[in-house]
Amino acid sequence: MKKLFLVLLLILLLAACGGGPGGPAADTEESTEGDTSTEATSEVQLADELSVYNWSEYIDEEKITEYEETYGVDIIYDTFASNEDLLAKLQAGAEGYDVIFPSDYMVAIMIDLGLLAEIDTADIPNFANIDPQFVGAPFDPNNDYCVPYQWGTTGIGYRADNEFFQENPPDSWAYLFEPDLLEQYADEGINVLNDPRELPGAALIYLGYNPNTTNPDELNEARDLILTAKPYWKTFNSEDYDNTLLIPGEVTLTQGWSGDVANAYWNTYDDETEDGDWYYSIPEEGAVKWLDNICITASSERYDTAVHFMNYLLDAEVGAAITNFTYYASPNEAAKEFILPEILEDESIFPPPEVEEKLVWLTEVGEDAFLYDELWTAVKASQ
Ligand code: N2P
Repeated sequence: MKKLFLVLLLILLLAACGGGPGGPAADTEESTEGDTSTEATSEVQLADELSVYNWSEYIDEEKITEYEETYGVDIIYDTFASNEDLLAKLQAGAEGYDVIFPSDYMVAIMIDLGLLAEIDTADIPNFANIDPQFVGAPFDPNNDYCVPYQWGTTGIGYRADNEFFQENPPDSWAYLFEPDLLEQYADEGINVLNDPRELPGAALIYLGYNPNTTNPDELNEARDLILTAKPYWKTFNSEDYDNTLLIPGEVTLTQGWSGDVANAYWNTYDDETEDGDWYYSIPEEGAVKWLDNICITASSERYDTAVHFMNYLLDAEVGAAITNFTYYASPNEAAKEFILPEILEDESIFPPPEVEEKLVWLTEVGEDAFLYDELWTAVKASQ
């Protein structure tokens, strides 16, 4: 299986080198307005550099190198761990970033704060590759600011070889929050996402509340639930937990993002047993679904290069290469024919309709965001 995977990967890489997914060099083409090919953005003068700020482990870095080599643009690439870290960085006045990758609710916040540049999707011909169900999402109804990048869910990852889980598959958020369960496996390590909306969101869903609530009583209850469970947790890591904690077996259970757990599964996949070490579950109480986006900062002075890079990321083969590397679902319909079949068929990555029904979006909570800040400060401050 792994061999098949490598061969497919090689074929994809060769295919990518052949045509060059963005088409011929940018400055040699005629610009044709409204053209849906990759060449419509072509007559622009590209900048020497572009500064890109993305989630950690969220791209196949070979695609960055390929862009740099094909178009002669140096990508200055940096990563963040959460939407709130990204926001804090921009609010602290960081002006260097051109292209950023906020999630749904954070797009809404950033639009309100005037932190995003308006875009014209006519400048991004590959926008036509996006599956219509991801076009015009409520947080940016006309895609005036952003285009979709990848999407996924937030559930529970657990080790397939844990004897307790073999008898009791973690099908509820209780496995993250209830001491009588946690006592059974805390010695083997538990990780939670270091994320001020995701962790409270899971606690709220478990308690039967909306993960976007602004009711202080519900939020206090969620905080107390987290504080009770916290002594059983080993790590708060949402950056590299798949590679540093899951794959090496440093923990036995994690709150996790779908692609990171799928990455741990496929990277521990054993041809003989035809199975990997990590399983993923969407708890019965429900879970968060998110859509991450590609946007341009309001302070960017490189609009043309930024949309050119966005167009490159939305190319079918580039989009597929990214998903084949990150194991996150792609909103790029045209990419599907290049995505590895085992990824397309993996229900932990592309959830079936009965799971979709249990998923909910995080939304902007406006002026009540301070309630979540307070909750998070209390959680992080406690010993
Ligand atoms: C992957 C980051 C996933 C982004 N490391 C979750 N919105």
